[in-house]
Amino acid sequence: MSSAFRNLLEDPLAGVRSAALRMLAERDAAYSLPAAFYNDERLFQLDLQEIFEKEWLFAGMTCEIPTKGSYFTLDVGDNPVVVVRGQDGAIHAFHNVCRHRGSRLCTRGSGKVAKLVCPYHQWTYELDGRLLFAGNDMGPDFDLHAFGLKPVHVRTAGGYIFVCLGERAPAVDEFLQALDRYLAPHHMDQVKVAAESSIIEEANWKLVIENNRECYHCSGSHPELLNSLMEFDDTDDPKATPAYRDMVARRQRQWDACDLPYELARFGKRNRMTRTPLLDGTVSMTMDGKPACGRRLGIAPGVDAGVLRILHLPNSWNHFMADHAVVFRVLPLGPQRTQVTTKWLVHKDAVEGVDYEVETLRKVWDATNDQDRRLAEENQRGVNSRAYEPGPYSPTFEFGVVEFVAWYAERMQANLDEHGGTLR
Ligand code: 3BY
Ligand code: FES
Ligand code: FE
Repeated sequence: MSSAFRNLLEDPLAGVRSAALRMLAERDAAYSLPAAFYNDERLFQLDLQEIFEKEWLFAGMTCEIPTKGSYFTLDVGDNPVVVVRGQDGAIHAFHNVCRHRGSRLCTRGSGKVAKLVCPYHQWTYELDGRLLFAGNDMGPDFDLHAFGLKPVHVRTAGGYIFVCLGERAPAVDEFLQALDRYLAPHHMDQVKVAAESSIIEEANWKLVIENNRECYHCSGSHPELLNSLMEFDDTDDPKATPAYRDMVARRQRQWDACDLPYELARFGKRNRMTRTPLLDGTVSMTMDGKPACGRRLGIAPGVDAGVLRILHLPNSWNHFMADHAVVFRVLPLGPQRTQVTTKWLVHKDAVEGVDYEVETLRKVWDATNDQDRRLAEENQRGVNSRAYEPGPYSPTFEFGVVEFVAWYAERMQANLDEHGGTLR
């Protein structure tokens, strides 16, 4: 952008950057963060700038935009984004902002269009972002080519769509290749969203993710989930018992026989994926552990696929079973306000009322989400007290939380350094 258009207002976060770096440098990695990271408006703005506007984010699934012109929108902080399938079938992502006077272009959560038409003065864009039409009143020198939509980095793999609003997107190829490989048996080109929920949690997004990264709270809070979920992350879990390891080894022999990837794969601290068994006698995260859907997600009849668990920091966790999958997206709305969107996927030809009932499909994670919402909100209220001080994480139960917070601290430090925010 030309310097003539620079915003000459002072950077309100200038002092906050060095304060954040100092607090992160001085923190005890085995303890939760200082309260400000969970409730301060300025540190929230920093999270938006340095994490959500620079890192890869899970946006949605390719099955949500199956045909050309289908799109969905999401907000990354103050940045409206539109993800759309182009004429040639390729998926594009743009800042959902008109290049005329900045109106939001697509105002609905999802839809299907022939072109992207601004609701304000009807500037019209091709699905690949080119400005096609701006009326006849923009003057003789008006250059359509100079006013295309601003692109957002977008990558797809295994049915997932990730976006990155940063100028330069972090390397992600290895993770995407693995995602393709782990999800290939689930035939992700043949899924649909059968149900969706979006809840608001009155808690900082990091409290929402921290809560998800441990099962210390599971026995006290998640009776429905524990009908099928085992409380171990994987065989590396410090709490894994010999009986659990034996069970895993037996299942892994079966998974080997039918080419279902299961090894624990890690991509830095940002991504992990692994297939783990569900509780003996259960095959799905339902109240009775039985399948919620009669049509399977690509898995051969009779094969117990366990659950493929996929983590993508900062904003997604996922569970793939033989009959259905549940994908989660977290978006920050405010220092103490977070949106958690859950989508239940089934085979695209599965018929509601015949192959599955939405209530059966949703029940466990609707209950679990609501329980987790309460936990995060109570956590937030306590953190806001003057009595709060960072507390110790359990090394055997909360190693996943330690890892998330370490990832967060590392990315903040690296991205702030890039910004010139180094400690002086
Ligand atoms: O979603 C997970 O990965 C589980 C559910 C509850 C806690 N967490 C480890
Ligand atoms: Fe979009 Fe005017 S702001 S056409
Ligand atoms: Fe939970």
